[in-house]
Amino acid sequence: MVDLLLGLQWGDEGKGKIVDVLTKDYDIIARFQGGPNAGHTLEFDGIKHVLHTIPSGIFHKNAMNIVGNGVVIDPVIFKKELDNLDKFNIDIVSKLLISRKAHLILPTHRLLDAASETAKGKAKIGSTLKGIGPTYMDKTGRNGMRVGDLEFDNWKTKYRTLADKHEAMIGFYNVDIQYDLAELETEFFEAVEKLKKLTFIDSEEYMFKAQAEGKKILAEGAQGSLLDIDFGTYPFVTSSNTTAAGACTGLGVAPNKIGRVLGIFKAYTTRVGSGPFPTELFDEDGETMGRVGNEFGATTGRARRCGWLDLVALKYAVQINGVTELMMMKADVLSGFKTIKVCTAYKYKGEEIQHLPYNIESENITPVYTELKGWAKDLTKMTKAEELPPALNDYIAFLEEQLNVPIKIVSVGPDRVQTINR
Ligand code: 2SA
Ligand code: MG
Repeated sequence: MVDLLLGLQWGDEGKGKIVDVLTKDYDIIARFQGGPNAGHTLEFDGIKHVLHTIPSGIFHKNAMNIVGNGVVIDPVIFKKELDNLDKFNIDIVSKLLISRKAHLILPTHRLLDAASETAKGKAKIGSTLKGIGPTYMDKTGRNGMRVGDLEFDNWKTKYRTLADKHEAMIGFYNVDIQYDLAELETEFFEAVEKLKKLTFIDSEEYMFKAQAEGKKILAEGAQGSLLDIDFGTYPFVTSSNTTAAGACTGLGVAPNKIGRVLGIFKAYTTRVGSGPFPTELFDEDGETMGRVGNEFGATTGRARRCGWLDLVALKYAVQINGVTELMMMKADVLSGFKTIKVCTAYKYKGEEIQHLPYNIESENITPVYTELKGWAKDLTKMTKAEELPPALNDYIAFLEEQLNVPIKIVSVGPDRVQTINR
């Protein structure tokens, strides 16, 4: 069986930390979608690490790490990630395998992302500008370049044809984008050589074998359910399926081989980039969450928007993914709030509803809040469930009852050790 770990909000729930905590129980950690738009932060032994493409199991001695076919890889960013790991003495070549079917992000994909966002002006998606959208467009448009292409001598011809087409497309946008393609290409070709030092595999085949051998596998999602290309807040979404089904298509896991579905959410909500966010706060409470929670993008450094927990949206994510257990992150950030609000319904067209309507822009929706008592205690030194303050236990019990799924882990800080099992 393959277990899944999925973000249930708009990303940045703390997946990197939880994978790192769980890795000791798994033989294989696999990424199945997204690319360097992801920023998975891990903290231990006083050091903070941010991974973008490499699975979060890389720091553990025994875990094998797979970059699946559903992932898009930018060799340039990938090389930087590898360079950053140099000092940790990790035997990368024997611990990291790349699917031949994963698509490559070319320098011109990044430029196209920038051109598209600039052309959209105010209506921009707020993309991470990593070329994610254009690369998935080439994948579904059947024009993309894959990792496996690099094993053939003619790959540079293929590259040239695609890059030339992209340059013409950039022209069509008619926006002022400054770039030196020759320079970008030098960097890209150099990075490709580094990528080629790794082992390319037919990852679905690898996964079949691993499952037959009874290996324990964890599929690590990136971004969150509300950024899913189908079920998220379209068009303000990313370009892949971030939900459970993405693990089937992005790794080659059959649906009946999925075991536990671990859903991870923050005790409040954040969003980076544009798009609707019904419980967003523009007051001191939101400012406090951002400051105490250190809410800045791990990839772009952008300040994240903050707001109360949206149970309507969370319930939707639990349903779409078939979540079997929940993990609540950053409970410590809510310490000190006198009252904690939870959105339990939306007011929509004069009616109270409990599902996500087609149109969740703020002018159509007013969140309906249930208020719970806050707790003052600092949670960050706590290690056992018995230590949690009663008001937090009430908050947890309320969420479990509303969502009908148990909350198995409560995280009280960024470090590995700040993790409470229930
Ligand atoms: P893209 O770049 O095409 O995938 O952007 C489309 C939308 O998806 C959002 N998105 C994200 N949201 C939260 N976290 C993400 N990863 C980074 C992080 C983000 C960062 O871990 O902090 O550093 O800014 C992520 N990746 C994509 C994005 O904001 C757009 O709304
Ligand atoms: Mg992140």
